Amino acid sequence: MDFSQPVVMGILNVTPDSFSDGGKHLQLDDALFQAEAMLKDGAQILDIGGESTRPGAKAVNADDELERVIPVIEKVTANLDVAVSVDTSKAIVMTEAVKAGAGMVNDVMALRGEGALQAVAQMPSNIAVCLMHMQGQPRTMQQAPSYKDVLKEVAAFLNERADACIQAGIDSNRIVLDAGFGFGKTLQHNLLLLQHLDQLSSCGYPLLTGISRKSMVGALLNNAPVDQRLFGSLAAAIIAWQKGSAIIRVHDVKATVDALKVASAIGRN
Ligand code: 7PJ
Repeated sequence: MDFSQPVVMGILNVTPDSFSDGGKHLQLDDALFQAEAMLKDGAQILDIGGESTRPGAKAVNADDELERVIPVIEKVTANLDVAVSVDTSKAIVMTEAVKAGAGMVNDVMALRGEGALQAVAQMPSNIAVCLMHMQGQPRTMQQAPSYKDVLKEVAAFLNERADACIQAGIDSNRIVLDAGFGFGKTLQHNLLLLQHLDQLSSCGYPLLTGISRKSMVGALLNNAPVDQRLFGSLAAAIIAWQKGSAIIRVHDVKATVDALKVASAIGRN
């Protein structure tokens, strides 16, 4: 992928299954419609996920997750010329998603789940993997995040996971790293990471950054609700790109693509 210009990854959340087949078809059509719109708006990657990793979210079992995401990945990759990534931590979902046409595995657990490292190692060598930092587990990670040096600890963790990938036979050119904004981090931790994101990009791997609509944006805007966080999210997207992030993961594709076009016309320095 060409990282000389900002790459926008559009988030396609797959909602819980409905009860009837008719509902399923409607949901598939809706997912394809959303995917098409994001592609038209300038997304180069679509991130498809069926498990919520928001703070406090409940785990989803593998069968439900497969049932949610696989048909959508099949439909999107069959109909649209776009790279698809699968947002999952489960080895079986990673494997089936790649068989269904996904070209990237995006794992908030950085392949620490059972069988995940092996699953990615066995995939074709053109499949990328995003390793994200998280302190703790989604259900409890925001209870008391704590670091001596958040920058050093996140960098050390990501380097350790990248090394584990390479040890397992995953080529270094397949690896993307992510600081994991909001995953076991206070507002101050998130701000420090964003301010010094360039230090992480010096690890030598492309960076992916997801701040879109997150609570760190809300916290800076008088606790604005999720639907009032677009303008703040755009500021964060521009800063993340300027500090070296290659891929920006967002809900609002058109707005972000436009903002990053203006930023990239000026360049990073
Ligand atoms: C991220 C993610 C992120 C990567 C989510 C949300 C929560 N994957 N999946 N990075 N966040 N790589 O979008 O608010 O920041 S789910």
